[in-house]
Amino acid sequence: MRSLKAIAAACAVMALATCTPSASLASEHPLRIFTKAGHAQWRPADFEYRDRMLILHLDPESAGACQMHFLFNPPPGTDLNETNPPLLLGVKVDGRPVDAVADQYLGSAPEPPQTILFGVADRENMLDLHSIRATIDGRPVDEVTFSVLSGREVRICVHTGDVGPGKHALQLSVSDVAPQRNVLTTAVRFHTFDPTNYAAAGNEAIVTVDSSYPYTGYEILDCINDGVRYMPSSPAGPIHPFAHPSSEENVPHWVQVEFPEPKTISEVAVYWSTIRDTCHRSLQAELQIPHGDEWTTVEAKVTYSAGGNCLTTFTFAPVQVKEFRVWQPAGGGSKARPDLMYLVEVEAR
Ligand SMILES: [Ca+2]
Ligand SMILES: [Ca+2]
Repeated sequence: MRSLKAIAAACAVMALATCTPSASLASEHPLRIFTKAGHAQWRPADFEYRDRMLILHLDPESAGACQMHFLFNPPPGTDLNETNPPLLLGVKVDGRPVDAVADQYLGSAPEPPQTILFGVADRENMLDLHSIRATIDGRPVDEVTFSVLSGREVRICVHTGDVGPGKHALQLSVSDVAPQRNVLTTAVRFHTFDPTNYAAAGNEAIVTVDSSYPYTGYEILDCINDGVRYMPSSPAGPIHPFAHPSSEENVPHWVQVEFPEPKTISEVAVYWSTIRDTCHRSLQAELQIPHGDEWTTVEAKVTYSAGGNCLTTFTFAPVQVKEFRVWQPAGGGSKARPDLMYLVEVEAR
């Protein structure tokens, strides 16, 4: 080491044999230096400080490792060797207490929660307030405020903002000031839906299909009425939770939606899968409702969205039904995949 221009918070030194590296160092306070080698615990370092020179005594053989970490003047009272993450003391959603668990599901509601308040404390150390991070669906939350009750306890308030319909996950992380930064990570998940959309899962509509593409995961139908209308622009891998493909066979395919009780509807919208800019809109889709033991095709005005939306809308005279289905004749899929029915969301109003 040649020179240290300021007191470093931490550094690492590699030593292959016993040595005494030195560095010029101006310190206005008594130096407290700790060292740690390999997986050993932090302990006071062997050093001298005189005439503004710091001299370290390094002995890799007795330390048990060549790489040694040093910590300079950590805050007094810091427990350097504890490994416990901060504790989640409590969670309030819009002022209402809920279970303080690492992964909390709030259920479905037309509106998202406005504020989620987390009580966090650490038994051993102060909390690192700069470590507080909150995201919703992976994006940083704009408005996060906190109030410090003591150095070891803080209340963190996350303002969710407008998140739109669909499944959402708010994730909060905060660490203590131990050198290894023990991190608490907690998630609150919730589902918002449009109450005017009778086909939404949040309105207790149930979806069934004729078939699913034979890959594990595609038999899960949640994506068809979870409120999420679009796919990510670059879905990772062949299986993803945003779209449902039928089996790829030259037979009719259908998606059926059943309401908990009869509803009067006059519009059904179908959002089709889009993969790498290819819209898999079925070219011959029809809207059908039950008639006795049969299904009959509803006379509807069919419109296709312009621009980037991959959407078909059926509009028709109001009809009261408990169920309907979007039906595709054999080979009636998209130009690229005519034997597939491949959609992202079905809505009914
Ligand atoms: Ca801790
Ligand atoms: Ca969806």
